[in-house]
Amino acid sequence: MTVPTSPTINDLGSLWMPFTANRQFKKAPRLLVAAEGMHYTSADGQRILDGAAGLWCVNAGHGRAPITQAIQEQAARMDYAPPFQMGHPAAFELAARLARLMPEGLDHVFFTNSGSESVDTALKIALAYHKARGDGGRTRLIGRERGYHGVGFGGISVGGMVANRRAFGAQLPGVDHLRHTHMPDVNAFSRGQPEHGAELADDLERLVALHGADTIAAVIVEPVAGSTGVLLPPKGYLERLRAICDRHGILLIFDEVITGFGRLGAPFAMDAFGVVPDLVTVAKGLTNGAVPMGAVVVRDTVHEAFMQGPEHLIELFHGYTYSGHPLACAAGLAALDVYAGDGLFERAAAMSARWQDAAHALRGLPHVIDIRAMGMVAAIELAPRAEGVGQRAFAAFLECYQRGLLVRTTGDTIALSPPLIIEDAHIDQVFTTVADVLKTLP
Ligand code: PXG
Repeated sequence: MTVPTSPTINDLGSLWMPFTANRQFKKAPRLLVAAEGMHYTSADGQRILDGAAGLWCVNAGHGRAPITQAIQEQAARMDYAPPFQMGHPAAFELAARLARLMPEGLDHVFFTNSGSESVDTALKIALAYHKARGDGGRTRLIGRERGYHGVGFGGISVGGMVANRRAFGAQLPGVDHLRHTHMPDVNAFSRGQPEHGAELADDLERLVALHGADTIAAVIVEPVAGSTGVLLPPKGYLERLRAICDRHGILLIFDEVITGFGRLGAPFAMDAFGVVPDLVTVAKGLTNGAVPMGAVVVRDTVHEAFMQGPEHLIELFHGYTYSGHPLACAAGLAALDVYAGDGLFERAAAMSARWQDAAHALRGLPHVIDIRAMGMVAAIELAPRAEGVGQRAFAAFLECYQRGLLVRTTGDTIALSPPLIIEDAHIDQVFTTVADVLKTLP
């Protein structure tokens, strides 16, 4: 394979990079040019172990031949088909396959192109559901502090990461937030789910008391808050949230964009935690990251509320030009085959104890103030530097990259979420590299 030489800075000017310090990056670019299995190859020819599954999405590892082939064949057979008032077989097949993977009752699938679109779609379905049932006063949406639900206006409104919100003016009206569940004073270095904090779910009761249940449409949470630094739900918390929603006729939405497709050592977080929501948003692992795609999976009772009026009428005025794009569907079907063929969700469960042990073994190293791990995800939280939040973790990210390991950082947390095909030797390399970096990092 020919590897291009590093471009000059002039070549990098036009691209406005997402969620990136553009000027800093362009002074010392990090360019990836190839990927296979557990590794990237950088433009300067270095092999980089992927400790982040790309961006939490390449769960079956890179360059999986069945997925590549399926995309190629679909592109050659039919590039595009309109999804409105028309259909193509792969979209129906993928919807059925996805519904079959989900707990009973979650049987209807609406396709989108990203996690952000899935979130906005789920919020709109929740609002329209209540309206369709003659309960249109339920317009309020509840999110949670530190939540990440993508970057659409709906997603940032229910989201709770301040940097993603504060520059963007007015957001959706009638949104409120539960408190986040991070309680390092009592829960730091918990193994798996923390003991303390289930009572934080009672915030929803307080919001019901404040606003009236008949004004609240839905609550959206990440079962494990990913982007903000991997916050595991306290034991009993999600169960309590489910019970309060049931008591008050509020829809519960799980945003499983990160937790879906084996990340927690189960197909979905709802399997791992035994709590089933009314709507689920997915993306990322749905196609193993190979083609952009998201989906909202909806409980049959919610779907049924829309299927009441005259049959010639459109039930939901919502959709995207690329909903169920043929290439995405081909990639999705092949990805589900690979996950099943490799037994990848079971593999994630089997590797998890070793993974968590290796993560928790970093306790006591310089700067480490908390470690959180579950399934095949781990977070190493560092004490911030005096010069600002995020600086130390970003320095660790750069140093890991120099040493051939891709990690993701958010604030001062190093987040690790490797492809689920990871082998023991890779796990050793991930944590040895992070440990070495922490020992030398100022
Ligand atoms: N919901 C959740 C829970 C996510 O994690 C989205 C929605 C939005 O997905 P799209 O496909 O629109 O990006 C996400 C995305 C990080 C990081 O550093 C995480 C995401 C995106 C970018 C960075 O943790 N998750």
